[in-house]
Amino acid sequence: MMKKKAKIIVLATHNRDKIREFREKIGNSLQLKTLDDYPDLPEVSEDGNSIRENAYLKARAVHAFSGLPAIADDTGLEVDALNGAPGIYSSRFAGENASYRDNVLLLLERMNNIPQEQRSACFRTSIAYVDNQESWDVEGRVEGRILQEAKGEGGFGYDPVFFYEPLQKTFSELDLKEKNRISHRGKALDAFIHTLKIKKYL
Ligand code: ITT
Repeated sequence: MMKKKAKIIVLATHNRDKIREFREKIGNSLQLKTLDDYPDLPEVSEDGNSIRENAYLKARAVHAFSGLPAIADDTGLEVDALNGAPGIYSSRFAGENASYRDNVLLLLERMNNIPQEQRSACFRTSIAYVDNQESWDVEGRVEGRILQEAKGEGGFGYDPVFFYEPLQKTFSELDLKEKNRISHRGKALDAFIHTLKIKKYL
Protein backbone atom coordinates (compact mmCIF):
# COMPACT_ATOMS: atom_id res chain seq x y z
CA MET A 1 0.00 0.00 0.00
CA MET A 2 1.22 3.50 -0.80
CA LYS A 3 2.12 5.59 2.22
CA LYS A 4 -0.24 8.52 2.75
CA LYS A 5 1.52 11.80 1.93
CA ALA A 6 1.83 14.15 4.89
CA LYS A 7 -0.56 17.10 4.69
CA ILE A 8 1.13 20.48 4.21
CA ILE A 9 0.14 23.22 6.64
CA VAL A 10 1.64 26.69 7.02
CA LEU A 11 2.23 27.80 10.59
CA ALA A 12 1.61 31.54 10.59
CA THR A 13 4.41 32.67 12.88
CA HIS A 14 7.92 34.09 12.86
CA ASN A 15 8.41 33.07 16.49
CA ARG A 16 11.14 30.38 16.52
CA ASP A 17 10.29 29.29 20.05
CA LYS A 18 6.70 28.53 19.06
CA ILE A 19 7.89 26.73 15.92
CA ARG A 20 10.17 24.50 18.02
CA GLU A 21 7.28 23.50 20.30
CA PHE A 22 4.95 22.82 17.35
CA ARG A 23 7.56 20.64 15.66
CA GLU A 24 8.22 18.62 18.83
CA LYS A 25 4.52 17.81 19.18
CA ILE A 26 3.61 17.30 15.55
CA GLY A 27 6.68 15.29 14.49
CA ASN A 28 6.51 14.10 10.91
CA SER A 29 2.77 13.60 10.76
CA LEU A 30 2.37 16.96 9.01
CA GLN A 31 4.67 18.85 6.68
CA LEU A 32 4.95 22.13 8.52
CA LYS A 33 5.94 25.27 6.61
CA THR A 34 6.42 28.57 8.45
CA LEU A 35 6.55 32.24 7.54
CA ASP A 36 10.27 31.75 6.83
CA ASP A 37 8.98 30.14 3.61
CA TYR A 38 6.96 33.31 2.82
CA PRO A 39 9.31 36.24 3.36
CA ASP A 40 7.12 38.55 1.23
CA LEU A 41 4.01 38.17 3.38
CA PRO A 42 2.90 41.66 4.45
CA GLU A 43 2.80 42.26 8.21
CA VAL A 44 -0.51 41.10 9.72
CA SER A 45 -1.86 43.53 12.31
CA GLU A 46 -3.03 41.66 15.39
CA ASP A 47 -5.79 44.08 16.36
CA GLY A 48 -8.45 41.59 17.45
CA ASN A 49 -10.08 41.76 20.87
CA SER A 50 -9.11 38.25 21.93
CA ILE A 51 -6.37 35.70 21.33
CA ARG A 52 -8.94 33.71 19.34
CA GLU A 53 -9.61 36.64 16.99
CA ASN A 54 -5.90 37.31 16.60
CA ALA A 55 -5.22 33.66 15.78
CA TYR A 56 -7.89 33.83 13.04
CA LEU A 57 -6.48 37.12 11.67
CA LYS A 58 -3.05 35.51 11.25
CA ALA A 59 -4.33 32.18 9.88
CA ARG A 60 -6.69 33.87 7.37
CA ALA A 61 -4.01 36.23 6.08
CA VAL A 62 -1.52 33.42 5.59
CA HIS A 63 -4.06 31.13 3.95
CA ALA A 64 -5.04 33.95 1.54
CA PHE A 65 -1.38 34.62 0.72
CA SER A 66 -0.14 31.03 0.39
CA GLY A 67 -3.27 29.25 -0.88
CA LEU A 68 -2.42 26.46 1.58
CA PRO A 69 -4.15 25.39 4.79
CA ALA A 70 -2.84 27.68 7.52
CA ILE A 71 -2.74 27.61 11.29
CA ALA A 72 -1.84 30.31 13.76
CA ASP A 73 -1.11 30.36 17.47
CA ASP A 74 -1.97 33.34 19.58
CA THR A 75 -1.01 33.20 23.21
CA GLY A 76 -1.53 35.42 26.22
CA LEU A 77 -0.54 35.44 29.86
CA GLU A 78 -3.43 36.52 32.10
CA VAL A 79 -2.55 37.65 35.60
CA ASP A 80 -5.50 37.78 38.00
CA ALA A 81 -4.13 40.58 40.17
CA LEU A 82 -3.66 42.69 37.01
CA ASN A 83 -7.23 42.04 35.85
CA GLY A 84 -6.09 39.73 33.06
CA ALA A 85 -3.17 41.83 31.80
CA PRO A 86 -0.97 41.51 29.77
CA GLY A 87 -3.43 39.21 27.92
CA ILE A 88 -3.58 40.07 24.21
CA TYR A 89 -0.74 42.56 24.78
CA SER A 90 1.66 39.89 26.06
CA SER A 91 4.21 40.30 23.26
CA ARG A 92 4.22 44.11 23.45
CA PHE A 93 3.61 44.65 27.16
CA ALA A 94 6.75 46.78 27.56
CA GLY A 95 6.40 48.41 24.13
CA GLU A 96 6.21 47.62 20.42
CA ASN A 97 9.71 46.07 20.12
CA ALA A 98 10.02 44.79 23.66
CA SER A 99 12.24 41.77 24.30
CA TYR A 100 11.09 38.82 26.41
CA ARG A 101 13.29 40.20 29.22
CA ASP A 102 11.77 43.71 29.00
CA ASN A 103 8.28 42.21 29.32
CA VAL A 104 9.21 39.99 32.27
CA LEU A 105 10.89 42.88 34.11
CA LEU A 106 7.85 45.11 33.64
CA LEU A 107 5.57 42.33 34.86
CA LEU A 108 7.67 41.86 38.01
CA GLU A 109 7.68 45.61 38.58
CA ARG A 110 3.90 45.88 38.21
CA MET A 111 3.47 42.99 40.65
CA ASN A 112 5.98 44.26 43.13
CA ASN A 113 3.50 44.72 45.99
CA ILE A 114 1.34 41.72 45.32
CA PRO A 115 1.64 38.98 47.97
CA GLN A 116 2.39 35.37 47.12
CA GLU A 117 -1.19 34.09 47.50
CA GLN A 118 -2.53 36.68 45.05
CA ARG A 119 -0.10 35.97 42.20
CA SER A 120 -2.19 33.44 40.30
CA ALA A 121 -2.09 33.55 36.49
CA CYS A 122 -2.81 31.46 33.45
CA PHE A 123 -1.39 31.00 29.98
CA ARG A 124 -3.95 30.64 27.24
CA THR A 125 -3.31 29.58 23.62
CA SER A 126 -5.73 29.72 20.74
CA ILE A 127 -4.89 27.82 17.57
CA ALA A 128 -6.96 28.69 14.48
CA TYR A 129 -7.10 26.54 11.33
CA VAL A 130 -8.18 28.00 7.97
CA ASP A 131 -8.33 26.37 4.53
CA ASN A 132 -10.51 27.02 1.49
CA GLN A 133 -13.38 24.98 2.89
CA GLU A 134 -13.50 25.47 6.60
CA SER A 135 -12.14 27.22 9.63
CA TRP A 136 -12.10 26.14 13.27
CA ASP A 137 -10.14 26.70 16.42
CA VAL A 138 -9.02 24.99 19.60
CA GLU A 139 -7.74 26.29 22.90
CA GLY A 140 -5.37 25.25 25.67
CA ARG A 141 -4.91 26.69 29.11
CA VAL A 142 -2.68 26.15 32.14
CA GLU A 143 -2.73 27.70 35.59
CA GLY A 144 0.26 28.81 37.58
CA ARG A 145 1.70 31.52 39.75
CA ILE A 146 4.03 34.42 39.00
CA LEU A 147 7.26 34.27 41.04
CA GLN A 148 9.01 37.35 42.42
CA GLU A 149 12.09 36.62 40.30
CA ALA A 150 13.13 34.62 37.26
CA LYS A 151 14.20 30.99 37.66
CA GLY A 152 15.53 28.55 35.04
CA GLU A 153 17.10 28.78 31.62
CA GLY A 154 14.77 26.99 29.20
CA GLY A 155 11.55 27.99 27.47
CA PHE A 156 10.90 31.56 26.40
CA GLY A 157 8.79 34.64 27.04
CA TYR A 158 7.31 34.65 30.54
CA ASP A 159 8.38 31.04 31.28
CA PRO A 160 11.11 31.99 33.82
CA VAL A 161 8.53 33.56 36.18
CA PHE A 162 5.63 31.14 35.57
CA PHE A 163 5.61 28.58 38.42
CA TYR A 164 3.71 25.36 37.84
CA GLU A 165 2.58 23.93 41.20
CA PRO A 166 2.15 20.23 40.30
CA LEU A 167 5.83 19.95 39.31
CA GLN A 168 7.11 22.65 41.69
CA LYS A 169 9.07 24.19 38.82
CA THR A 170 8.90 27.18 36.52
CA PHE A 171 8.25 26.50 32.84
CA SER A 172 11.89 27.52 32.26
CA GLU A 173 13.01 24.59 34.39
CA LEU A 174 11.21 22.07 32.16
CA ASP A 175 12.61 20.64 28.97
CA LEU A 176 10.74 21.00 25.70
CA LYS A 177 8.93 17.66 26.00
CA GLU A 178 7.91 18.19 29.63
CA LYS A 179 6.59 21.68 28.91
CA ASN A 180 4.68 20.44 25.86
CA ARG A 181 2.99 17.73 27.93
CA ILE A 182 1.30 20.17 30.28
CA SER A 183 1.45 23.65 28.78
CA HIS A 184 -1.25 25.84 27.24
CA ARG A 185 0.28 25.31 23.78
CA GLY A 186 0.82 21.60 24.36
CA LYS A 187 -2.84 21.16 25.30
CA ALA A 188 -4.04 23.27 22.38
CA LEU A 189 -1.85 21.16 20.10
CA ASP A 190 -3.30 17.93 21.55
CA ALA A 191 -6.80 19.24 20.75
CA PHE A 192 -5.63 20.34 17.30
CA ILE A 193 -4.12 16.93 16.47
CA HIS A 194 -7.22 15.19 17.83
CA THR A 195 -9.42 17.31 15.53
CA LEU A 196 -7.20 16.59 12.50
CA LYS A 197 -7.58 12.87 13.24
CA ILE A 198 -11.37 13.10 13.52
CA LYS A 199 -11.42 14.88 10.18
CA LYS A 200 -9.14 12.17 8.76
CA TYR A 201 -6.46 14.71 7.84
CA LEU A 202 -4.00 12.61 9.78
P1 ITT B 1 3.55 35.43 16.31
O1 ITT B 1 2.43 36.44 16.48
O2 ITT B 1 4.45 35.67 15.13
O3 ITT B 1 3.08 34.01 16.38
P2 ITT B 1 4.41 36.47 18.89
O4 ITT B 1 5.66 36.28 19.72
O5 ITT B 1 4.02 37.88 18.56
O6 ITT B 1 4.55 35.58 17.58
P3 ITT B 1 1.94 36.22 20.37
O7 ITT B 1 1.30 37.38 19.69
O8 ITT B 1 1.13 35.00 20.56
O9 ITT B 1 3.25 35.72 19.63
O10 ITT B 1 2.54 36.80 21.71
C1 ITT B 1 2.57 36.13 22.84
C2 ITT B 1 3.71 36.57 23.74
O11 ITT B 1 3.48 35.85 24.94
C3 ITT B 1 5.09 36.14 23.24
O12 ITT B 1 5.79 37.18 22.62
C4 ITT B 1 5.79 35.72 24.53
O13 ITT B 1 6.33 36.85 25.17
C5 ITT B 1 4.64 35.21 25.35
N1 ITT B 1 4.48 33.75 25.19
C6 ITT B 1 3.86 33.06 24.20
N2 ITT B 1 3.93 31.74 24.40
C7 ITT B 1 4.61 31.58 25.56
C8 ITT B 1 5.03 30.47 26.29
O14 ITT B 1 4.77 29.23 25.88
N3 ITT B 1 5.69 30.67 27.42
C9 ITT B 1 5.97 31.92 27.85
N4 ITT B 1 5.65 33.03 27.22
C10 ITT B 1 4.96 32.87 26.07
